[in-house]
Amino acid sequence: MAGRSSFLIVANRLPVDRTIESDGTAAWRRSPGGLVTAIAPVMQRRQGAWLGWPGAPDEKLEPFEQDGMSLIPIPLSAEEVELYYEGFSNATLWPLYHDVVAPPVFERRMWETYRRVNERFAEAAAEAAEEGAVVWVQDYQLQLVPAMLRRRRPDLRIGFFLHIPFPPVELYWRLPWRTELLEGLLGADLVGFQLPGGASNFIRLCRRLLGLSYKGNEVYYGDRVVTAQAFPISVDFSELDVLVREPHIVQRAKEIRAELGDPEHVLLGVDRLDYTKGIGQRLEAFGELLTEATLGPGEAVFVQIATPSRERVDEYRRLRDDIELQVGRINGEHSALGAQPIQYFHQSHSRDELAALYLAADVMVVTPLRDGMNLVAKEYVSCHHDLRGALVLSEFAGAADELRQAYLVNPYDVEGLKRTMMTAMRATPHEVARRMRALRRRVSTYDVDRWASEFLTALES
Ligand code: GDG
Repeated sequence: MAGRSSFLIVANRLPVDRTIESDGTAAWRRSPGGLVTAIAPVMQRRQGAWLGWPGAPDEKLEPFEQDGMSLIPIPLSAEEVELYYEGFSNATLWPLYHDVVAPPVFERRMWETYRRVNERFAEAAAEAAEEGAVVWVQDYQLQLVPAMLRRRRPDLRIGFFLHIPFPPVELYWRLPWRTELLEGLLGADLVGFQLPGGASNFIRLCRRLLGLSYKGNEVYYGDRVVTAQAFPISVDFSELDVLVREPHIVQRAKEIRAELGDPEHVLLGVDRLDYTKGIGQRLEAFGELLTEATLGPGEAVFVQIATPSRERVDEYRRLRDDIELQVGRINGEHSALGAQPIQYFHQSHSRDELAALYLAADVMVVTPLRDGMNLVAKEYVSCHHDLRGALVLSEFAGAADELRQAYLVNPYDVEGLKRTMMTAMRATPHEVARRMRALRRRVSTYDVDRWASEFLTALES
């Protein structure tokens, strides 16, 4: 079967972004992020291929090679982007799976498009896979693909990994298409979750909704066994650890502090602008610390990077307005000429600039209301070989299961948030170093390579 692959990744997006080079021509560049880094070597070893949407609607592209990876573009029309991606994936499943912190939209047209697009991904994967190949399907946008693919190609070994939380039965139950979606996942041999809690929610659902029996983490489904297991995702620790020692990053971190007016405390938030990330809660807490004069004028600066995200989904538009109003109010009340307590950026930043910001920050504030894992917390830890830097981390981030030495906090509790942020700011260097050392031990041991290899070992065993 010439041209077919023995290892396939199936994901909503291809791992490349289109860029315009200095001479004006369009090119592709590998997207930043651990997932690609972890999987690229496996792809190269096994002649792997990656199937995904190239990112622009109504574009039909031929398969191409980039950085030693075979990329197979799956086209989406503008209407499909609206109904499958912005609609069912990001207005239905995303809020439902994140504790309904925003109300999910249930629309039949969105569901039907989701099913049709999943069918297209499954068809393309069935075409591209050689006999007995390993196929690894990624995330909530493609939950029907495992079963659709198995119907076409029972010879394949199929894995699925969910990057976001898997909700408790009571929430999942609301989905009008709950049975089809669950049966979609059960097409896989191995279903991976960030946390053991996700895996047990899934198993409980299999029993309640389909009456399936199970033993330990194995669910009996017809004549097959489906394993549900946790594989906490991580970051490329050593890449960041090396990067932040480079002179240009060290220099840039110094400049950042100087540009901020050399305050005593630099606090940092880095998130996609998403209502699950608890950006409003942390700014509210910071604002109150200023109003109550717990923090004096110029004592602390909060840098909030809010990377643009899903800007065509209504809930995200409202969120942007709310956050920008809040930032404006706090800065309006507490700025001095040339000095604003919140530095807010609705822009994306380069990887280098992000690393310099992590290095410059005394306190990293990660306060999601619900988060599958949260890589930002692990990236911050990876950047602090100097053992400086305190991590304030929400109990509702998956990362809190592993990063027990962080300053853990309930983001719904504004007083608790204020107290914890102050404790982190006032901690002695010795205490900060003790915690950071323990955090680094964890992240350096369980890095993203380990995540990918443990998943693939389990899938192939
Ligand atoms: C989902 C789950 C889970 C952000 N702004 C910029 C930028 N970033 C990078 C960060 C980090 C990544 O984006 C964000 O990852 P998170 O894990 O924090 O959050 P989600 O995007 O919601 O990710 C999450 C993850 O999938 C993996 O399974 O952990 O729970 O929700 O790497 O550094 N990168 C650059 N410029 C930016 O402006 N270069």
